[in-house]
Amino acid sequence: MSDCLFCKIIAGEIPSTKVYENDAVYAFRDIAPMAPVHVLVVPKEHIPSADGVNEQNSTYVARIFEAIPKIAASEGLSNGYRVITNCGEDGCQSVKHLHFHILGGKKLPETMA
Ligand code: DGP
Repeated sequence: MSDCLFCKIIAGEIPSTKVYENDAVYAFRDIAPMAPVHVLVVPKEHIPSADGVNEQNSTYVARIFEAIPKIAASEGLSNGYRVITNCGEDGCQSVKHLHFHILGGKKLPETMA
């Protein structure tokens, strides 16, 4: 999508710090990290949010979750980490391209909401 920030990052039109890439998935460092390790993992196809996952595009979600352990290992997250996706207004999703936050590198707070 031409006006999507993460589509532009995937296309290389906006710079990012890449940590992983394959034919379906792109992962890069969050611009405002909330933990020592904060990586965003996105599908290369524009899917607006978790609410936009369906039978036609769910392979991207599987491919993302195949990539996550590889990214976690390369980031040294051997003691665990958190994976989050924010969805829609109440979920405080600010970028409308499906993305999963990988957070780690410290003991994270127990509270989720
Ligand atoms: P969310 O609130 O779940 O939609 O998360 C969006 C995240 O995207 C947020 O943690 C900050 C990050 N972000 C926003 N703009 C940029 C950018 O231009 N570059 C990078 N690397 N991250 C960005």
